[in-house]
Amino acid sequence: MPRYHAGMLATVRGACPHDCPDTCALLTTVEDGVALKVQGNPAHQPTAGVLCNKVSHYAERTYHPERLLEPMRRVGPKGSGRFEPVSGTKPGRHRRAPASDRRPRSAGDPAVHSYCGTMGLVQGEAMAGRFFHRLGASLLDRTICASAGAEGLTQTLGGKVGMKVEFFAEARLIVIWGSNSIASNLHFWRLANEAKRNGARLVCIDPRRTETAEKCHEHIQLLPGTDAALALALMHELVVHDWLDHDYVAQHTVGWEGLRERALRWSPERAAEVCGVPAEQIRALARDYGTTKPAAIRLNYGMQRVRGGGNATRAIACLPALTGAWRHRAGGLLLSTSGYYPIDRAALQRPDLLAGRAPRTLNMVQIGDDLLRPASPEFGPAVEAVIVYNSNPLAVAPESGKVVRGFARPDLFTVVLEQFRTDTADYADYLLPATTQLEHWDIHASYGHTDVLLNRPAIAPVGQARTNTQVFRELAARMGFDDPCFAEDDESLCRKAFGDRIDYGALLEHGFASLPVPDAPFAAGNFPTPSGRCEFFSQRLARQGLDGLPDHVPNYETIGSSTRYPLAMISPPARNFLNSTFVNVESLRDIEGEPVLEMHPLDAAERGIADAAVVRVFNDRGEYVCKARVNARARPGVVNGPGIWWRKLGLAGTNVNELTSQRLTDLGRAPVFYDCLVDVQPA
Ligand SMILES: Nc1nc2c(c(=O)[nH]1)N[C@H]1C(S)=C(S)[C@@H](COP(=O)(O)OP(=O)(O)OC[C@H]3O[C@@H](n4cnc5c(=O)[nH]c(N)nc54)[C@H](O)[C@@H]3O)O[C@H]1N2
Ligand SMILES: Nc1nc2c(c(=O)[nH]1)N[C@H]1C(S)=C(S)[C@@H](COP(=O)(O)OP(=O)(O)OC[C@H]3O[C@@H](n4cnc5c(=O)[nH]c(N)nc54)[C@H](O)[C@@H]3O)O[C@H]1N2
Ligand code: SF4
Ligand SMILES: [Mo]
Repeated sequence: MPRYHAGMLATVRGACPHDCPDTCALLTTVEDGVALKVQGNPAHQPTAGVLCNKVSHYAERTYHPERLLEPMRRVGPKGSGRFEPVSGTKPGRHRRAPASDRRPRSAGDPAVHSYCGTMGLVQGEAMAGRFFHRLGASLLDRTICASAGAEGLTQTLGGKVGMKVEFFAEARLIVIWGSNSIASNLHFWRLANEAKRNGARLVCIDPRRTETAEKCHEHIQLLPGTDAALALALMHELVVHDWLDHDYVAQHTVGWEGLRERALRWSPERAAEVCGVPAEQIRALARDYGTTKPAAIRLNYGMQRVRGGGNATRAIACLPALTGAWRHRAGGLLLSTSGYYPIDRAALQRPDLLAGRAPRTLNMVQIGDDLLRPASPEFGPAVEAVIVYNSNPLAVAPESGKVVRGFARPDLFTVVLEQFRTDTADYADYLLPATTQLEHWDIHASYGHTDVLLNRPAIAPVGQARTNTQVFRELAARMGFDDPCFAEDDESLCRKAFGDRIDYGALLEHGFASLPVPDAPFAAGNFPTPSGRCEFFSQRLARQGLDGLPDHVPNYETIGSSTRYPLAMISPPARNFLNSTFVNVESLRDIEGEPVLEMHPLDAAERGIADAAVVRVFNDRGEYVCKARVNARARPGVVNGPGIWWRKLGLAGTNVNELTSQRLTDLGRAPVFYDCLVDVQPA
């Protein structure tokens, strides 16, 4: 912690903690120990001193009047949001403490729920991982965002690897696939614009007419969950017109014969039928893709939140090898760069502390079902206690009706580490105030560029806020865990994250350091797959009894499969929120306005719904009440519920996840948020 004297002005280098591909370098201006403003660091090339609107408001969020400042104990019913300070609890008042506080607890069946409130490797799973491993708590399958795409990419390219983002600026064709880059990947958009100014063509593939789609030359507004069909039809055209790089295919790929055969079954007409777009548009995209060099695909996770998300990622990831796009540094594909980082997770999280025990693994996507599951031989004991940090499962997990019922169980003991009184915090027995990024050390990888960033604390913890690491250190001490690893401090953990694989001195001096990734990593093959080639056919999948080749796997809930729920609903990120973070920052919430459902004028007219009318969106899982926004951002048959609002700010105390299902994707055990049928009525 820097020491300050009166009037001293300091600038502290940091990193944006949010789950965003950009991982911006921050400069926080501090006066007398108070953070005055948070800005981008112009010295950091990938983010060039520019922050998004959200994080420009980080000081406002840090000093927000609703920041949790002291440990609290729940006094009202779960969910009521009535708490009292733990320190101020008078002895006699203990009698009013919730019943669940008074029961003796076994540590045999605790669960953990955490995700990416911070992407920091230290305030994420470092000390927490050590604590839970030593405790022998259920392990958590952290699948809620990216694991379908990650698995698809790994089966095809060998890992979460791809193009270096800076070279998109030199591409002649950029396909923005399942990404609203202006909202969620601002610094990529800057590069895409540079390419556009230099004459590149921009194509956007998205069921929603996003602000990004509007600014591209072409928008392919396909139905959700049909991306693999589109990719296969593009391959069909590449074959038929011989827009293939035969040499690249022969030398650096596996399984071409099988893929070729499969692609030839996907004429543009057949795909057009499935995708709900004109065949001519598919042909034109194939022509552009097959004949423009270099061509680059910016894939994002929006296209893998459906049943076939893993296969769709595989199909799309085959395209650049077919045309040899990887030969050029401005060609290829980028979904994530996180696989390039040599993170020493074992040193941080110490799985060896399990000491031979093999606790069950719970999939975070199914927390609703899991909290409600009784003990059984297959499941093991019922979950009795849960610690939540870096996540807001009541708002972000699917089928939230069940998540709420689970957290409302009177016999569940819940501890939540939070900065704010979120929907989840309202269900805590104990609510512990957490530090923000301005108040702690951390170290960050990125999934959109290839730099490591160090975050130094700019200010002392606000109120009695504690770092996640400190809470787990203290819990370890209370449990009598005496392994020296529980005494390690945060800066030492920062050093340990990469060991000597990164120049820590450079991190201390500049705040960032680049990984040595080649400019055109797969120009001569060298994919990190078992074969060293791009695997059109995956032997590993075939051995699991799965299809070795990518295919179109239709949604669980395809349009037309239900007579009661004719509309498909997607719920992509809102530009001024970061998942459910920032929803309580007034200046940002004012821009988003209120929870809405975008509907195409035809679908609205059919139901007698006018713009701004209050509507009920519903299916068998639940209902969500919000305002209709009748406009052409929605395509016919698909409604868009941008998220992720806090439930308590919803018109009827729910949000869009009341409607989504807990089913899992084809690969990667991930959620299917955008594979969801609903109907809409005036409320
Ligand atoms: N402002 C802002 N930025 C964010 C986030 C946020 O909430 N707000 N979230 C962050 C997180 S957690 C992540 S994982 C990343 C990436 O998060 P992503 O979920 O990839 O986010 P986007 O790029 O905003 O949006 C994905 C786009 O995919 C579209 N889409 C939906 N279904 C389909 C489909 O079936 N096929 C295709 N082709 N497109 C589809 C949506 O309409 C949307 O425009 O962004 C991060 N950045
Ligand atoms: N319908 C629908 N649902 C979705 C999505 C969607 O597109 N549609 N997107 C999904 C995706 S991609 C993701 S990644 C998940 C995101 O789900 P989460 O990772 O749960 O993200 P947030 O909602 O931002 O919640 C993070 C919480 O962590 C807290 N936090 C931040 N920093 C710290 C810290 O240092 N310590 C502690 N203790 N707490 C901290 C924040 O205050 C915030 O409340 O949501 C998923 N849910
Ligand atoms: S949320 Fe993304 S764009 Fe915004 S400051 Fe953080 S890393 Fe940068
Ligand atoms: Mo995410």
